[in-house]
Amino acid sequence: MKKVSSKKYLLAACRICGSNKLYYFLNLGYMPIPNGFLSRKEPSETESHYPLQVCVCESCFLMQLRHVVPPEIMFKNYLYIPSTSLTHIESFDVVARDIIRRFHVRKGSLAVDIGSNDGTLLVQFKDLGMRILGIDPAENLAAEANRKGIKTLQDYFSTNLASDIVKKYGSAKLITATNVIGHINDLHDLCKGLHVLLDKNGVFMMRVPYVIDLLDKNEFDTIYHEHLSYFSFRPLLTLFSMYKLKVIDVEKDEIHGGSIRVYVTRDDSERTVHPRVEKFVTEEKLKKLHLKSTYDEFARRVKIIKRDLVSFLKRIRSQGKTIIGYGASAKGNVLLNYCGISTDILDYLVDSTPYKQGKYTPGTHIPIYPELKLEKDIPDYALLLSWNFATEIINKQRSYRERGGQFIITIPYLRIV
Ligand code: DWN
Repeated sequence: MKKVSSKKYLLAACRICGSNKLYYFLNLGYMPIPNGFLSRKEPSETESHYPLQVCVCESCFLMQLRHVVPPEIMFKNYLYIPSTSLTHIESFDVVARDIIRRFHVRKGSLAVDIGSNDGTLLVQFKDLGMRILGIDPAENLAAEANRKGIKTLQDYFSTNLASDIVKKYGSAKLITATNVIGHINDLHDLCKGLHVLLDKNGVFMMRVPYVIDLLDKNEFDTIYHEHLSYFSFRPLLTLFSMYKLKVIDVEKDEIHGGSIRVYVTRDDSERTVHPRVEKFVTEEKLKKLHLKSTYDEFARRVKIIKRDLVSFLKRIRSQGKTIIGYGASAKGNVLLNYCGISTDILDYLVDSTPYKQGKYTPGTHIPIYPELKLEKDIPDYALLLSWNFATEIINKQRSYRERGGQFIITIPYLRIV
């Protein structure tokens, strides 16, 4: 394992307001990139581990990582696909229908998805009569999407790319970015690009994990190197107002442990601002995001969760119980590496993603199998690493539980179901 110096990739200033007053409140240690799954032949000595440290801007209260790992290290060949979860696919169906209905988007309009991955959301827009275009930097995913007939540009979104798209395809009536904006370092170029690409009355919808849910529900395992920023609503208002963009609506979304959907247009659009925007700001002000104690308290709870989980797992292991991990997720890799859980505790992981099966988890080197192995082995316990899909997974594995298997869930607190 190669430790990358904490002096490398240091964030110089808040990525939204530019302040250098960044309050550092949590150190999750050195961590491999969260989707850096190893194939059998790769020796683990080649693995780089990066410092995973969290701070919050004392001016605009954007929570963010202290180090920015270069995106090409994480996204050039990407193993995460949303289509392995029915919950995720259903959420895209709802999002697509809702946006088109709410903003009266006509058939044949251009819908662009930033960070389009395998095109799961774009397929929904295509079925609803939209012209579609994906943008994703991952070579493997862009190739897969184009093979499926979902036109995808293998690139990072930028102002330059936005100009090229307008020249070739026209301006966009819809731009979406689901679980992407938190991965982008230069949020200012993003906004300039949005303004170039958006049609005068076009709508940009971004969905990001909501930092209030992360803090309230102890979702520390969603903190990893792919996620540079952890958004509350007000820093986003600050950002968009810098670039003649206006937020016209905002709403909660339960996916991924709690998210927000934010709707943005150019400030010269005829679209009106929904009263929910003001209401959201008022409610958020009550959440004490401006107090350092909010973050210190969260860091304290994270350490307790680690202590309780490790002692529980060691105790049942010493009683001869068999334990596996369920869901080879990025968040699961953070939990395993932060808690030092490896094959001494978990015999293996199961996961529904074909790309991940047959590989090993980054940092902890636990083998990954298809879910069928759990159904055959019936281990005493399954540590649910993809707790955000607990309902779907527990329903799917009804027979496992009927035969005595139990799930261990750690977020927001340790419990057995
Ligand atoms: O932001 C991101 C989120 C949205 O997705 C990305 N940067 C990375 C990724 O994070 P993650 O890997 O923690 O996401 P998930 O969606 O929680 O991962 C779920 C994992 O669980 C997948 O590998 C698929 C697996 N799974 C399974 O094995 N059986 C999921 C379901 C629903 C199942 O039934």
